[in-house]
Amino acid sequence: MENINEIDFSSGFLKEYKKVQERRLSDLREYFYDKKAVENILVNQNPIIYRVYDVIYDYPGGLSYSVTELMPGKVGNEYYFTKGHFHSKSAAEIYIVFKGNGILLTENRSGDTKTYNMYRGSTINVEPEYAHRSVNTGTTPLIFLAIYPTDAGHDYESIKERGFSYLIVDKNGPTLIKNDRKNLEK
Ligand code: S6P
Ligand code: ZN
Repeated sequence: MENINEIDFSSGFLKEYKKVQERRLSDLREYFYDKKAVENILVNQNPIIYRVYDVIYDYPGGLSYSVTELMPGKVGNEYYFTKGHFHSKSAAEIYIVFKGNGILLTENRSGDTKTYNMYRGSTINVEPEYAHRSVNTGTTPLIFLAIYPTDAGHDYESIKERGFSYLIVDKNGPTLIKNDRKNLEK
């Protein structure tokens, strides 16, 4: 990968990228609260929830970046979101939003939660010890750039098992509600 690339500021898309990851609903089965709603949708379709376009500079001290295209939509009353992860190393990250509207939900291992509005031009510092999940609360794709240390590492397991402490649902508009985790009971 060359050192210079190009972002189309109006669309948010990168001219070049090393790889693209596509996440469909079936990849996010465990993540949405309403498992019945997930299965009902999967009977007929398996919608794309998001794509991540990665540019990676893999050498000591290197930074990498990616553009995420998170679709609008809901599963039950929960808005589409990214899986969410902690960085394995204590590494911060910068988000810059190009298009759409959403909420960045962040939470540390003690459950301290901080949310940030995502809108065109918003530039957000994600603190090192905070897991982060982007939620599209709008009606158009949410497109943003994330810049992070290449060796940050991505830990998905704890979020996959327990989820975040809060869900972002549509109750006459985007609303934060406590995750009672009842969906995890056997
Ligand atoms: C990477 C950064 C983003 C996410 C992307 C998808 O550190 O936070 O590029 O990877 O938004 O989310 P997730 O949780 O599936 O990796
Ligand atoms: Zn991250």
